[in-house]
Amino acid sequence: MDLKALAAANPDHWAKATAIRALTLDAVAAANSGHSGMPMGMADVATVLFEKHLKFDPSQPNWPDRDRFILSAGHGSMLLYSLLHLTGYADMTLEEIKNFRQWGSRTAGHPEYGHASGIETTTGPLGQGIANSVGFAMAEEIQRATYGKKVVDHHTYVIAGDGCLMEGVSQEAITLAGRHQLSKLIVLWDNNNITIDGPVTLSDRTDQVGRFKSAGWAVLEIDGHDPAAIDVALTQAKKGNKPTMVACKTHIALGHAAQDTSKGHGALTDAEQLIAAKEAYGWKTGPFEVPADVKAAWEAIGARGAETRKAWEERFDTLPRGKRETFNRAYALEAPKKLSAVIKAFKKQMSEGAPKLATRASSEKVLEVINPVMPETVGGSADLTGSNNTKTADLGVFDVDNRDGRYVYWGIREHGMAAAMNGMALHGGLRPYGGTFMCFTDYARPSMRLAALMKIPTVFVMTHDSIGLGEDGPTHQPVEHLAISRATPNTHVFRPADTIETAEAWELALTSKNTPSVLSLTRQGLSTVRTEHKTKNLTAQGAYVLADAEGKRQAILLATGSEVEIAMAARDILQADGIGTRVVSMPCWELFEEQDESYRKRVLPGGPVRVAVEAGIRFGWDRWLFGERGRREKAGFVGMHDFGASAPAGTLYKEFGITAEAVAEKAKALIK
Ligand SMILES: Cc1ncc(C[n+]2csc(CCOP(=O)(O)OP(=O)(O)O)c2C)c(N)n1
Repeated sequence: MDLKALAAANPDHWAKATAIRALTLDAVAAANSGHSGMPMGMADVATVLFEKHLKFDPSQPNWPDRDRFILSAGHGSMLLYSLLHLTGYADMTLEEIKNFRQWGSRTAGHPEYGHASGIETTTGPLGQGIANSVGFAMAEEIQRATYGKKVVDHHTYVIAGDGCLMEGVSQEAITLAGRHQLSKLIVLWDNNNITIDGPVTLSDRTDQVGRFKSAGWAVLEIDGHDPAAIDVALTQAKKGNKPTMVACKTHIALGHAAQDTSKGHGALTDAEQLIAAKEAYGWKTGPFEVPADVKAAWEAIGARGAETRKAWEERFDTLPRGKRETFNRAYALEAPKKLSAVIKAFKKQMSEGAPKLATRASSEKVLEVINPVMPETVGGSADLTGSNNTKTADLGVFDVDNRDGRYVYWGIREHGMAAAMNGMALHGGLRPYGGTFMCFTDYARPSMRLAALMKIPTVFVMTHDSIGLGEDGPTHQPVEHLAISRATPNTHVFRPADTIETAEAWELALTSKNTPSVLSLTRQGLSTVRTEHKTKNLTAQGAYVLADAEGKRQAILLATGSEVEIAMAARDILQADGIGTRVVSMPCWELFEEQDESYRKRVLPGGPVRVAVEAGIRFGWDRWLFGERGRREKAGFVGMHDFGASAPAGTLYKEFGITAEAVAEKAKALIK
């Protein structure tokens, strides 16, 4: 590349883009780690985007109608940190840039959501950002249709690399965006033909232009170092009625000795080469120094959005009060006042009626009372609507000609669904929930983990939660999935035992502000075990005494979900033999862990033998069996020890020995 010619053609632009490149080189050198090449390659695209197109106001980073900018190629985080610093985000100081990747800094290796303002999402695992962006763009469409173009009218921009486009989740995302004509979604592909192992061609020969077009996108191809071409492409991208992919031909690590090589992808820390690159740029200031005029030019770009934001606030104030309140309430993740009342009324009715229902069907009944009072919920399923019971009559279906529909047919795209739901939650103003089979947690898991890490309250509705699903067999029967979800920090795993606990779990999931929820629900019918109405949400304590021992307490049976009724039947057997037996229902371990010692001790006192029963693997249960005043030699587990099998549910429970008799026998053996 002839850098001199580039600089001479657009000197002002060149200086601004060089500020990004120089800060990147300095920060990576100081940290002695990081990724220099991508920010250096995409600096021109980012500069034009922020200067001429992106609607943002650093003084109000969370202004709801801002454009969203997602760095899907999150390893190039110095691009984003430089932009935030240069445009004047108060918390992205030069000190933070100097402390790139250090303990306690806001400038983590990969931009972590919640660490600094102006960062819309975490995108360490490649492909997540582009998949999140689908949810951002859907959220914008839904809210525009709900509140009007006057107050919701923004774009979602994504910078994605070769790695993002190679990851499978990008296919799910691209085809969803194309199907739904998400025309306000604009993806800027850093087409530099380089990944870590070498040129992209080592492992891929996809025609990305053809791929996007076939999925229903508009595609533009430009020189990613030509500011005029970038501007024209962005202008055009905003006009179409399809999502747009702009293929930006760039040079990784532009101007550095490592340009166009895989070495350029990583940390460029060689001091001499760094000086040579800066010389080639015509950059004369010392490390971390941005010339005052260049910084001022960037700050002017940052200041440009304030007027637009103020005008938006005035327009927002003209909305009817009720709409404004709902909008603000949903953005603040506050539940409507009515929620608690409708849940209580529902619980009372169900305790009295004591229906025998699969908890997936209970869940649908709960949603039927929640969705009408909570307009911010957006439901969906990955092609299992009738099985997951996620759709209620009032939602309407999200589609090109029905943008305020609140139900999404995600297709067979569990990962794409989970990532897009995270995008919706991150966008703000919506509470997404989506369903699939519990065993396909595996397919959605990278995004479930990120929901937990990013502290967002996405709700994963996982039905068919054990061998109880029966004939579909072991491929579909989760055994380790509860343990996997419970192993994930900051995740509430609910396994409700009946309709009442299901309602309580939903209430907790939809009032959570920063913890995702997994609702593990049955296919098979369950008896109502909570036949005595309590207004209090007992599931909020994580575990509670469902039935206490009569006479001397000799055994405590711990169970979740479908196995609670087995524990109750085992209790009948034991009590008939004069063995005082308590049953503890444990719908959410994580919430029980949070209870104070005295409550936990009341529920799980030392002394009696303990038997846990759950149609999953034992992993994790020892905490409640041996810990919490329990003892190894007085504890047993009834559950799964291997994969399931294809047969009717009743047969499977018998064959795998998950029966009331087996639980009672185990307790008796331990008591002796
Ligand atoms: C899911 C996932 N797999 C692997 C990685 C490790 N990784 C980070 S960047 C990268 C190469 C990506 O290449 P590209 O998107 O072309 O970025 P560039 O080389 O242009 O910076 C890889 C494999 C990752 N971050 N996420």
